Amino acid sequence: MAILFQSSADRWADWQPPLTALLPGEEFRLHPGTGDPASIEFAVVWKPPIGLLASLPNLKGVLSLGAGVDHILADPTLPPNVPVVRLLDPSLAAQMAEYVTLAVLAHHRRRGDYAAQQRDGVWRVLDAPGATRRRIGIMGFGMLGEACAARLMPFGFPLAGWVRHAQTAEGVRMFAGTEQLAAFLACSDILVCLLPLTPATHGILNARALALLPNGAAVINVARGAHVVVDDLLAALESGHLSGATLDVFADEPLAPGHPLWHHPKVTVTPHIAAITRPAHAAPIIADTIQRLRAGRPVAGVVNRHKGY
Ligand code: OXD
Repeated sequence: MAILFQSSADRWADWQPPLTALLPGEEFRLHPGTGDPASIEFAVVWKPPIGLLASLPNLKGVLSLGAGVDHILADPTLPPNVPVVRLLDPSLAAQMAEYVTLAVLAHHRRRGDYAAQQRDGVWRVLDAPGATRRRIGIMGFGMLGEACAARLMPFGFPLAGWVRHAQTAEGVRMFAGTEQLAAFLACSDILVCLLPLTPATHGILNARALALLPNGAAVINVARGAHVVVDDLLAALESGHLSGATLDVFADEPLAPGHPLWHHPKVTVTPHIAAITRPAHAAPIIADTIQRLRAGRPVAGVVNRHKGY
């Protein structure tokens, strides 16, 4: 039996040394060199082609190379009873907390406005509330959301979190479900989107939701591009209702040349780098997951297909 690795071919060069060291004696196959499909027991994947997983009749587990699993669940032919496992990697959480803190502080301290002033040689002090009056709302409160909240807390920002089912978090005002979404948005001066992409969250940051944010709010999207209705975001920026946006993810990546977001003065664009899977950190987690699945032991991060994360 063998383990199939499917990502871009150049990524294998980084993954091969730690994976083969941690799983000695295992045979790895690099997609598209799958060999006999019946011999594949586990698939470690990033954006697998539709139908690939269904073509592996003896599959015992699908492991995502990232925190998100939407790229796997999007396949309508995905075998129904094979466990799909998210990557729960503290390194991803640490990187995400770093990126989100940078973006929050940039909006909080009006980094974009001062950069524009510097370009124009303008010396002017701009109004800004203290941290205790800048409310941060985090949508999605799993491992990554919790890490962001922990990093932001010492600054003194009032923190809120929004989740699907009621949950508590020390020092964070939690909101749950669609019935509490409006109240959550209304107290988010800086909104951070860390939601999983599911049919329920697709397009969740639309004109209606953005209008519920306080006037002058900023949006940080580090989840999936499809959470945001870009035309609605642009309209809210144009009208002045939103003061800015930091976007690391886009519905179509790479972001098309000439897309209006590239040069929008109130938008910061980065190329999906908020949290990058690093083989040295993630390979031990992947190896442990494979060993646990094989031994029938409990595994963290198994996706609930019904919820979509
Ligand atoms: C992920 C990502 O899901 O990088 O980890 O987007």
